[in-house]
Amino acid sequence: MSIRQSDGEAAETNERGESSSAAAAGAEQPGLDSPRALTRRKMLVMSVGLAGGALVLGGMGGEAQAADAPGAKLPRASAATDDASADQGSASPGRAGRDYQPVVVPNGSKLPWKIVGGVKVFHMVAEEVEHELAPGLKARCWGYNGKVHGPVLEAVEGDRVRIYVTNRLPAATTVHWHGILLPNGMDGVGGLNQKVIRPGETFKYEFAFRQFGTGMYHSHHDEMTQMALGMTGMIVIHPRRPRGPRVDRDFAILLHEWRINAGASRPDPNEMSDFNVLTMNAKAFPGTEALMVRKGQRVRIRLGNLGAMDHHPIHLHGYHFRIVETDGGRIPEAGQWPETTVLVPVGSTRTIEFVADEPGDWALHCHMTHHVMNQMGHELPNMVGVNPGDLDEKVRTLLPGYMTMGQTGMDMSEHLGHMKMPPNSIPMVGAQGKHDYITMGGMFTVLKVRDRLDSYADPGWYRNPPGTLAENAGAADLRRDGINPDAPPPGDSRPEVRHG
Ligand SMILES: [Cu+2]
Repeated sequence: MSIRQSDGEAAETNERGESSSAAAAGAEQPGLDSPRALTRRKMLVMSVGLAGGALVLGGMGGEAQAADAPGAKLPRASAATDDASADQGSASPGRAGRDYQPVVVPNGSKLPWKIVGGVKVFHMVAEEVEHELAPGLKARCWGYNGKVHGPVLEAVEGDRVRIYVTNRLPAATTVHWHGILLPNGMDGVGGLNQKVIRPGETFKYEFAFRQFGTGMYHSHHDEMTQMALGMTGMIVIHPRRPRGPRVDRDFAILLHEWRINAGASRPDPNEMSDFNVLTMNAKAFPGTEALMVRKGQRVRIRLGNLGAMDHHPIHLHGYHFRIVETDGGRIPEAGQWPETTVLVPVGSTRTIEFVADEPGDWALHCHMTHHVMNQMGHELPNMVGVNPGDLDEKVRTLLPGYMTMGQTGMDMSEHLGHMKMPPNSIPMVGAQGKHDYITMGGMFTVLKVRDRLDSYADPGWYRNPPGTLAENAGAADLRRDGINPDAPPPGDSRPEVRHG
C-alpha cells in the first residue's frame, strides 16, 4: 500500500528528511511559504485550534536552524523569526525552524512525513534490514524503512498524526507508542488493544500528541524476538510553546543490546543475559558518530533504552548536567539535581541538559565496563597475572597463530596488527585515538566541543592548548618537586615492600 500523495494540492512533504540526520532540513519544506500553504494553515488554525496556545515568537523556533546534517553551515546568530508565521495559531502542523529546533540523530535518521488535510502522515514499513553495527560487523536485523533502529518520529505538541504501518516481515507485528498519551485502541499491544498486523497488511494509527517530550516506539507482538532484532525507535515531540531554556543542540540516542556470536549473521533473540554488542543508535564504537557542539551552546541529549535486560548508567565526562525529563514528562526545575551519570532503565527515556562551556573531546559512555566491550571480551578465562612462558610456542605447533591473551588485561592495541579476527566480528575493544589506543568499544561515543565550528561535520581530534595535556613527566619536574620515582610510594609504610 502506498500513501504517495493522492492530493497533489493539499499535501506537503518532507521528502528531504529521508536522509541521515537531515530531516532537520525539514526546516525548509517544499511549499512552506506558498500562499496556498498559508491559507491552509489559517484554516487549520480555525478548525483544530489549541486552547490558549498562541504561537510565541522567538522561542523554540526563534533561531531557525535550517539543517543539522554534518557539513551544514551553522547559523551565524539568531536569525529573524519567520514573519510569515506571525499570524499563525498553534495547532497547525508544527514546522522545523518555525516551531522547533530539529533533533539530531547521530548515525540515525528521521521518518519523513507529509501533511494531508492538516494531519501529519507517516508511513512505517516493518522489514528485514541488513545493518552494520560497527565496521566489520553486519547482521540481518528487523527494523523499519530500511533502518535499524527505526527512524525517529519527530512532531510538535498538538500535531495530529496518522501513521500507516505496513508489515513486510514473515511474522505478525504491531507498533506500541511508548509513553504517549492516546486512546486505548491506538496503544498497539497485540491482542489486547488491536488485531495483529499480519504479513502484507497495513494498519493505520491516528491520534494527536497531547504532550511534548521524548517517547519511543517498538513492536508489541512477540516482543522478545522482534525487539531483540531491532524493532524499536524514538519519538521526539517538541513543545508548542517554549518550556525551559532554548537549546541549541538536541540529540537523540537509543540504547540497545544484542547477542551476535562471532561469525553469525543474525542477532540471537533467545539471549537472556550475555549480550556482547552494546549500541547507541544501533552502532558500537568505533562505529558511533561523535556529537558536535560549539562552545557555549546549550545541549540536550535524549537517551532511551529498549534493550532486553540491562539498565545503562550513561556517564558524561567534563560536565555536570541536569536530568530535565523522563518519558513521563518534564521534571519541574525544583526537582532537578546535578549529575554526571544518568541511569536509563529498560523501557525508559531520560533527557539531560547542560551548557557546553569546556572545549574538548569528552567521553559519553555506559559506565558498566562490560557494556563498553565488543564481542569476545567476556568469556575468556582470567589470565591477569599469568606468565605464559613458552606456552604460546608449544601451542602454536598445534594451533598456528595461537596467542595467549589477557595476562595484563584486555588492552589489545599491541596485538591488533597480527590478531586474526573471525569473519564478521569486531575486536573486543575500541579503536585508535589521537593520543593512543582507546580501550573502549560498545556503548561509547564522543562529545566534541569546539571554540569555533564552521559546520557540524566532524572536526577531527581536539588540539589541547599548551600546558593542558597530561604527559610524560621530565626528570627536571621530578627533581624540582622532590620526587624519587624509585622510592616507596608516599604513605605506603609496609616494611616488606621495596621498590626499584
Ligand atoms: Cu550499559
